[in-house]
Amino acid sequence: TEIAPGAMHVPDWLDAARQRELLGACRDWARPPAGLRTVRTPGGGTMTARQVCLGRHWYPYGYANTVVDGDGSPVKPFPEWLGELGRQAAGTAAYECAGDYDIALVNFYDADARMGMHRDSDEKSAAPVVSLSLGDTCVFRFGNTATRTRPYTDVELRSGDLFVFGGASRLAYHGVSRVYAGTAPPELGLTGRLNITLRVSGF
Ligand code: MD5
Ligand code: FE
Repeated sequence: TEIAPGAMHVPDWLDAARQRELLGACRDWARPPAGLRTVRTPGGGTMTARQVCLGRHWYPYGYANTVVDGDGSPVKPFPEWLGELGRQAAGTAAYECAGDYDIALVNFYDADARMGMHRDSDEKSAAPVVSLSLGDTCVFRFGNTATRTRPYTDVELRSGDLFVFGGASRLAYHGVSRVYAGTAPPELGLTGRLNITLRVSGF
C-alpha cells in the first residue's frame, strides 16, 4: 500500500521463521560491548526507545565509528546478509536502490516508549530507508516534509511489516505515537516492539 508518494507499507513481509531469526540477531546485537544504549539528546532529553547500531554509530545528530555516547567501543559490523535483506526489501517497493545498505539502527520500545516527530537527515544518500517491525503493534505517524504537525497519517505497524521510505517521502517527518502492549505474536517470545531500519550512508 502506498501511504504517500515513495512511502510503501507491506504488511506481513517477514514470515514467522524470518521474524524469529531477525529477533535472535537483534538479541545478539543488543549485548555489550557496543550494545543497547539510552540515547541522550543535546537538549538534555533522553529517548525512550533504546538503540543499538550496526555499521555506523548514530548519535544526535551524526554518525561515528565508535559508540561516542556510550562505552566507546567500535560499532558492531553490518552483516552482508542484512544488506541483501535491505536490497530485497527496497526492491519489493519497486524503488531503485541507489547504493548498498551499510547501516542498521535497531530501536527497542517497551510499552511506554515513543518516538517524537523527526526527520532522518544524517545520511548523505537519498536511497530509501527500509523499516522492519517485530513484536508489539505500534501507531506510526507519517507526516509531511514541511512541518512536524498535521497533516499526517497514522498507520499501525505490526510484527513482520515492512515499510520503505523513498523518493519524496525520504525526508518526511515521522514518529511512533504509541505501542500497544501485549499485541506481539505469542510464539515470537518478545515483550515490547523492535524496529530495524536499514540505511545507505553515502559516506
Ligand atoms: C521506528 N524509526 O519505528 C521508526 C521507523 C528511526 C525511526 O524513525 O529514525 O529510527 S523508521 C521510519 C522512517 C525512516 C525514514 C523516513 C521515514 C520514516 N519517513 O519518511 O517517514 O522505530
Ligand atoms: Fe526516523
